Amino acid sequence: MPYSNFFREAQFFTTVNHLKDLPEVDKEVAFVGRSNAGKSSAINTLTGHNRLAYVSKTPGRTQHINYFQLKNGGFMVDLPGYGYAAVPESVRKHWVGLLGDYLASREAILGLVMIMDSRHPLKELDQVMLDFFLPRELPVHILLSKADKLSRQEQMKTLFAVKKALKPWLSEGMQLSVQLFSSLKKTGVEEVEEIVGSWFESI
Ligand SMILES: Nc1nc2c(ncn2[C@@H]2O[C@H](COP(=O)(O)OP(=O)(O)O)[C@@H](O)[C@H]2O)c(=O)[nH]1
Ligand SMILES: [Mg+2]
Repeated sequence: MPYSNFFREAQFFTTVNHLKDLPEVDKEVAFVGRSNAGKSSAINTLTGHNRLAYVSKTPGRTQHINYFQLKNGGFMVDLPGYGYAAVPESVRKHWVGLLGDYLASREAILGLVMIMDSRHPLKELDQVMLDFFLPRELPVHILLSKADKLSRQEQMKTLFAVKKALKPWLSEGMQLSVQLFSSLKKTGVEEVEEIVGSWFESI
């Protein structure tokens, strides 16, 4: 079990506002998701910090790209949430463009962790992000977050429905995996560690 707990004791590394300022690192895993999907909570849960990534009641604030250094020498990148309704359309488009450029071109990326609220999975912008990332031929692991808000039966139904809805990307050869996750109940942590850990080991 070489991967266990490698997110623990992650350290804040740097914050940047522009793609041209991204740090020179060679192994990073990117975390993306719609605003309010539970991305910051997931990062905090995985790292065992309460406030490493800020958890917000007012989503859409974080426009920065935050880097956290992991104990295995790699980095975790917390990217701006997308799809927040209360920002002007021009700003939203700018973020989507920024993320698209990053996903399409950043050399250091080993894989993508995409966080989706399990009650509202695979929204249009999530699909756009998968499309941006598809040509990279790199793995994507999807966390269906806030799973505690669903009954056991609803969880299974959602997992099945999402897997089915991912077929277009799977048939394009994308390496996709999906799991249920809850920051509140701390469930699904080992599964993420296992999968994302293997990305760092693979090169
Ligand atoms: N019930 C429940 N609520 C959660 C969970 N994860 C996040 N939330 C709540 O969802 C809201 C948005 O979470 P946040 O992590 O800030 O989302 P972000 O915008 O994607 O970074 C906050 O009110 C969190 O407390 C979870 O696993 N279960
Ligand atoms: Mg956040």
